[in-house]
Amino acid sequence: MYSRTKLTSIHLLVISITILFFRTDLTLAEQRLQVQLSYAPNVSAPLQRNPSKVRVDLETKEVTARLADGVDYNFWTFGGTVPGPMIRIMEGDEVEFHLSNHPFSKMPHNIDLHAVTGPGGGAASSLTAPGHTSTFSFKALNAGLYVYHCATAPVGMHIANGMYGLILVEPEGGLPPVDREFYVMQSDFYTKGEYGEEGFQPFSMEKAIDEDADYVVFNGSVGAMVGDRAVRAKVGETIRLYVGNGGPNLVSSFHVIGEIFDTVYTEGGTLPNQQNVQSTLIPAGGSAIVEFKVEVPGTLILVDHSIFRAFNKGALGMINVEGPDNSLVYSGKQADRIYLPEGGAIQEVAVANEEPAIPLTHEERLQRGQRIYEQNCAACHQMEGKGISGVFPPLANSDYLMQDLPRAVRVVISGLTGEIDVNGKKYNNIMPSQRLNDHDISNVIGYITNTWGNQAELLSAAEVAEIRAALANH
Ligand code: HEC
Ligand SMILES: [Cu+2]
Repeated sequence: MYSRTKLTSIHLLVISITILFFRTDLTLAEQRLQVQLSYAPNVSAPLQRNPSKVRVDLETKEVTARLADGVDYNFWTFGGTVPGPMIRIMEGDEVEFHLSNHPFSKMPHNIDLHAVTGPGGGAASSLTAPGHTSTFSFKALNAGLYVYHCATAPVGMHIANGMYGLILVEPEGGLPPVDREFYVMQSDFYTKGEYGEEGFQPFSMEKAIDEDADYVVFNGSVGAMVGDRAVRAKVGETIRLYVGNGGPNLVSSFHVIGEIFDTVYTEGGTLPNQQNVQSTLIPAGGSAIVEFKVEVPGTLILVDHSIFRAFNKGALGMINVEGPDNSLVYSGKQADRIYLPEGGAIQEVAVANEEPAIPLTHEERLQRGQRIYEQNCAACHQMEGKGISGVFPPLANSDYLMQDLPRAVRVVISGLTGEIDVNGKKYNNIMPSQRLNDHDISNVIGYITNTWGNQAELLSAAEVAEIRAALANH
């Protein structure tokens, strides 16, 4: 009896010590180092530390922003920018990755980091619905400069809309010190209108498939690194560029007019394997690190030397180098001003969503509906309403749509999952709910049920409101 009691108290002691240890362990886990993200063209400082347990928080967000002067585009982003922020970690780091998808997103997103060893580079564990956060962990086994991107179906479309960035895994001990580091990422965009056509431009799946890019840009928009937005350096400094290529399609012939790369780490590997290079190839979904010392003042021009892209599609950037002339290295006429075919005043185009003061005519409602369709639905159902076979059902001549208009309204308000049959074909995918007001829904439903051979009465905003109320009471 006595010994039993004794045993029990020892047990208790063991249990409480275990709890204590467990607690300590928990607190340690919470004390992970937060990785600081840097937004292009900026690069966060080299890491002065040993491999550690770190934490990365990244948010996916869909934003309408400037693609060129007078041209707006609905970008799908990491961190609200194109490219997404640069993540700087160290070889041997144990990374806990938190991917949040903003609640206003229309699409689910995930992340494939080329620096991750494991299924889908993290994509398999990070599919995240709007308003959710996914967490996964990995160990950074390989140093190098890697691309990350969204890998949610249709993958090409998520990348084409801007979902990529760079993750730098520093080798232990870091890279050799330089004076300035910049982050540059090239990518190509495909829009309904031609290059420079003003207004809101929806994504063109047809052009993306044909690899017929309207825009080829550095850091997400035409002119993102030009004029006032050019980066700066001083004569005598050594510059390191971390250059990525998000694609989705084009391979970059990366070149800096007026410089020679003293050192290139081709393909973003850790070996400084080439010297005295004029242009370096950067594959889509790949990178390069280039270094050069600037000897003379002036404007260095970053280009994709597949040169029509530079002067006709936007692939231009600038580094302004200040300091004393060095006529020994270079003397003569300074460069002319760079030719910017579509320069001029920035014209912001607001995406109006307010309700009309005067009731719209039938025709105006359909026009309005078309605009809402192009901004909110065409990405999936396509401009001509034909959908994408097996993934996004058609709206043109859709029996499912035309049989039951209140049901179509419910689909737009609440989204849709589960198997459905459209024109004799099965679809089993996810349509996210659409954040639209009752006027917009009545107009967009009006548009899709009166275009592409469809014909139906227009629902009023009041009828949509009733359907919404019935859904809420469900
Ligand atoms: C993110 C992609 C996506 C967006 C954006 C989207 N849909 Fe859908 N939609 C789908 C998918 C996927 C389905 C089929 C869901 C299923 O399989 O259960 C669907 C189904 C439908 C259907 C019923 C099926 C049919 O073909 O008739 C209608 C109607 C519809 N969507 C209308 C719209 C409208 C209107 C908008 C814009 C306000 C819109 N959708 C935006 C993906 C999308
Ligand atoms: Cu995505």
